[in-house]
Amino acid sequence: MVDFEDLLPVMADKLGGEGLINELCNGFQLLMDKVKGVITTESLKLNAAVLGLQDLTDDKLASMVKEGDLDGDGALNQMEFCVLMFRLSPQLMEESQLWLREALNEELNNAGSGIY
Ligand SMILES: [Ca+2]
Repeated sequence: MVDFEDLLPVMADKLGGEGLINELCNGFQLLMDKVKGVITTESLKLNAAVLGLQDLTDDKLASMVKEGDLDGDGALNQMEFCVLMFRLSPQLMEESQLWLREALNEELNNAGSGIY
């Protein structure tokens, strides 16, 4: 986790925008509540070790969910998770704002018919 933010720009170079988003969304699959299909504080806690987050306190995990929760339903869907990952990496945001915006617009346009 220590190097995660430094890793993102490298991954972006390697994978391109779309590839990176796919990678980040794979993280979503690992962390989500398999029944609900969203990331909750509980599912984050259960699966946190996968991303090396096991040392984070419940409060910290809860505030991560809260920070990423754009529609206020108390959980992170796939798009909210991806947006949060990018927001945690300001450098990446600067370097890749254009394609990120395009990709997110596409996601938002698709959101009406389900996140996938
Ligand atoms: Ca939400």
